[in-house]
Amino acid sequence: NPTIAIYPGSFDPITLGHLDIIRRGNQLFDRVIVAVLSNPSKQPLFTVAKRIEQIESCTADLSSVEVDSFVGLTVEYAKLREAKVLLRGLRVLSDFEKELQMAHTNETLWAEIETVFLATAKEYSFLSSSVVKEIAQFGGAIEHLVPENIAQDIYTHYNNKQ
Ligand code: COD
Repeated sequence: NPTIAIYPGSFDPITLGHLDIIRRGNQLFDRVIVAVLSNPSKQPLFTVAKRIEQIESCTADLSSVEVDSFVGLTVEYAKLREAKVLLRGLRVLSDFEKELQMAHTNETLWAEIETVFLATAKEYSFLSSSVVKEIAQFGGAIEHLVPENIAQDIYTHYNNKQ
C-alpha cells in the first residue's frame, strides 16, 4: 500500500521553509497532499484558491505532490484521503509544545494517525508566514524567504493597499 502523507497548514503565504518540508516529504512518502485549511474565522492575506495556485506553481516539478483544501478537522480529511501520516515541520522549542499537543489531540480523534515531524532546515529556522508579511508590509526584502512569484504576489498585495 502506498504511504500517503498530509501536510496541513495555513500557508498564508507558502515560504521556503514550507517548501523545504514538502520536498523532503516527497522523498520519504509515496504521495504528499499539501492541504490548505479553509478557516472562516481567520482573515487571510490570500484566498484559499490563490494559496492553492501559489503552492501548485512552486511544486509543479514534484509529480507526487498534490495541493488541496479542506474544512473542519484535519484527521477527518486524512481519513477521507486514506492518509495515515500527518507531516509537520519543527523550528524552535516553542513549536514543540504546540505541535505535540496537536499530535496528541489528533491521536485521540483517530488512533491510526501518525504525526511525523521533520526538523526545519537550519537556514529557515526563524522563518514563518507572519515574519514574511511583517517585512513586506514595511517594504523590506523577502526574496530570500519565499519563491520569486510569491514575493511578487505579496508586493502587489501591499502596494495595492497603499
Ligand atoms: N521550516 C519548517 N517548517 C515550517 C516552517 C519553516 N520555516 N514554517 C512553518 N513550518 C511548518 C509548521 O511548523 C507547520 O508544521 C507547517 O509548516 C504549516 O505551518 P502553518 O503556519 O502554515 O500552518 P498552521 O500551523 O497554522 O496549521 C495548523 C492546522 C491547520 C494544521 C491546524 O490548525 C488544524 O489541524 N486545524 C484543523 C482543525 C483540527 O483538526 N483541530 C484539531 C487538531 S489540534
